[in-house]
Amino acid sequence: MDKREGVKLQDADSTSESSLIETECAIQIINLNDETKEFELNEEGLESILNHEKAKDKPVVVVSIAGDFRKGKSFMLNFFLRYLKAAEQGKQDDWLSDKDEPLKGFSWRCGMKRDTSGILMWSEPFNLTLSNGKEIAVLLMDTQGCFDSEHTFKDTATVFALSTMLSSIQVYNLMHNLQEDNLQFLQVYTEYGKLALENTKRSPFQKLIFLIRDWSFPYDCPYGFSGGKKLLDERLEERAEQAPQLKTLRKNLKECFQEISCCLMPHPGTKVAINPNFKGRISEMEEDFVQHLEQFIPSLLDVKKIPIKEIAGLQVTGNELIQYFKVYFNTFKDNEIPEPKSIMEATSEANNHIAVQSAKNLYIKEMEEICGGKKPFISPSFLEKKHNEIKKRAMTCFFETKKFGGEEFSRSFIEKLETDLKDQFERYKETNQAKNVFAMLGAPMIFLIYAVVLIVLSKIVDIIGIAFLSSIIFTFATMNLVVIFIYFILKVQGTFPEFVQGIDDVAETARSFTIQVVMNLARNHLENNGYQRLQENHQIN
Ligand SMILES: Nc1nc2c(ncn2[C@@H]2O[C@H](COP(=O)(O)OP(=O)(O)OP(=O)(O)O)[C@@H](O)[C@H]2O)c(=O)[nH]1
Ligand SMILES: [Mg+2]
Repeated sequence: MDKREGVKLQDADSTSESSLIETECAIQIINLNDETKEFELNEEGLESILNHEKAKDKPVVVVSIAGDFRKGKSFMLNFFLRYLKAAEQGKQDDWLSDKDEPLKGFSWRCGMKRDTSGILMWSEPFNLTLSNGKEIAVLLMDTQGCFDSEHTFKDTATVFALSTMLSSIQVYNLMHNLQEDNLQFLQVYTEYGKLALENTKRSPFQKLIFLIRDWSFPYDCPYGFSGGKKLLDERLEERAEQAPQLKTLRKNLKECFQEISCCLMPHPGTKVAINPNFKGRISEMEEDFVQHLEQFIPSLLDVKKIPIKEIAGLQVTGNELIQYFKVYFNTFKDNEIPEPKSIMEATSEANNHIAVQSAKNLYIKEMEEICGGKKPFISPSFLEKKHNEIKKRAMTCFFETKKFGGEEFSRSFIEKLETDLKDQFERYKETNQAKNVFAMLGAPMIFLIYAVVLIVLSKIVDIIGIAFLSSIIFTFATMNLVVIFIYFILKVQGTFPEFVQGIDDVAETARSFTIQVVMNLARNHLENNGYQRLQENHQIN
């Protein structure tokens, strides 16, 4: 798959061949393989966007546009892009001031042939600050048009489903009117939504906006959100004479989205609709259309109302969204139209993965503060004590993270978390041990130190005149030297590894014992000194 497909910034003044390559671009995230006819996920591209410094640890807002093919979706999305670029720099009041600027960004074009394929995302997230001071990352997503002649219904459903599941604002782009089949198309999500709702008691999806282009009945419902509300109220009304399935669909739809709205856009003018050389300049569009564009986009992306992506009732960061992308992609790829139950399972899986990751991150962060690479050696018993405390906090973090699927589903993830923390602890123990000067010396050095100490001791004892004791101590010293000699021979030959290990163990025990004795002596000495000094002070006073 060409992972950089769509990376060119469309230069409306040139042909697409000579387009400029810039650092910011649309990246193809999901692509339909021409040979296998299967969707492929561009993990590298996805990670480059969602793990971007501007989005990785920030709550994300994902704005997607979906709907029938050749209906001006990418065109509209490029105005979102223009607004966000300006808003990020605090220039949102001037975002449409250049009336002659060609429309650039996501690939869009005139003509009858479909343009966008699969799913694309803008490479650069946009940071906006909410009124509470919290910084969020806004991401833009363009989708392949539904119901063209080249793709199956499954392809269409997959793209629409993924964009709905992964966005927090789904702009459902429709031409002329809002019809019953447009609502029916949302049925799959409402079924899943019902299941999700039972778990969290909160609508699983955030915002759905029906964007009706070329609205021709402003005398019935005026352009903009106000007319859109009138139309939507009428279309979503549950009436007594309606068939039960139509009523259920309406009820479920309203429950599944935290907010549903509708915006009616006027016709943009004949240059936009039928001129093959149109480059997207505002100056060539109908004034009425531009006016409503100026109202629609700032209102849609207003930081006071913008919805953060939530899954299972929890706000999602860029890094966490990667996990959901992967599991949803696999679920929708493997199934004709997945059962709501399998979507639920995919969500539970991603929830649990993320909970494991958060718990591990907490463990690593706190352990690093105690025994990270640059920290000095600490006693193994203290390290173990800290490990137990931090592990407890990490497990609590896992249990407290909201998840779908219940205890049964989480069991294997808990086991995995425990194994991972154990492995991590072993690694910390090893690095801590490596910082220990005595341990670094290894078994031969320890035996050599003992030998030297014993030889000195035997000399002192000899001088005192206890020759018998002196020769016993000297024999021990010699034994130490013999052990070192044997140790080296076996190490070089690689034979009797158990014996070598045994010598290492004895050396380690001797080392720990000596440290213990030295520490105790030092402590006693300090205590006695402190007591003496206290007494002296008392006498002076
Ligand atoms: N009638 C009409 N045409 C529009 C409108 N907005 C854009 N267009 C035109 O629609 C054509 C297709 O625009 P695109 O943005 O490429 O459409 P799309 O829906 O992304 O198309 P696909 O990617 O092929 O699904 C272009 O010629 C635009 O100038 C609109 O509001 N009304
Ligand atoms: Mg398009």
